[in-house]
Amino acid sequence: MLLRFLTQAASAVLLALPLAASAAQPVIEVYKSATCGCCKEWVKHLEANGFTVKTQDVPNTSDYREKFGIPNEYGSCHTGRVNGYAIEGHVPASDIKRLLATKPKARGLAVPGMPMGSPGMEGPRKDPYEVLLVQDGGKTSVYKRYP
Ligand SMILES: [Cu+2]
Repeated sequence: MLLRFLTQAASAVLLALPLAASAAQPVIEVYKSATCGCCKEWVKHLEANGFTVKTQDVPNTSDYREKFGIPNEYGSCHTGRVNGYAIEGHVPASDIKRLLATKPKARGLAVPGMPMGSPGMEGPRKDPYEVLLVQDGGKTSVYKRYP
C-alpha cells in the first residue's frame, strides 16, 4: 500500500509518514563521523519509518562498534544502538522493526561495508547485500538477503 501511495502522491505521503509511522518506535542512538553524508541519509530513512534518532558525531566509530560487540570485520560507517541492540551500518528500518518485535538473543544487526542500494546508499546501482544477525559470540547468520 505504501509503495502505491509513494508513486501516486510522493510529497503528500512524505508529509504524512512521520505522523503515521511514529507510533511506539523507540529511540535509536547513532554514532557517526561529522563528515559522513550517507549516515545522514540513513538517519532520514529511520525517521521516515517512525524512529526517533539521536545522532552523535564521534572521532572514531570503531570505539562504539567494539563497545557494542560488533566485530570489526562487519563494520560500516556508523554504529547505532536501540533497546540494547547494536545496529551497524545501513540496516533497513523494516529489519530493525522485526528485530525489536521478535527480540532474539543477539548483539544486533549489521550490514558490513556500504552496499549500493541499501537505505542511505541509493544511487544508480543496486547491489545485492545481506543483513547479518550478530550473535552473542560474534558469529553471524543471514537475517535477510536483498537481491
Ligand atoms: Cu555509509
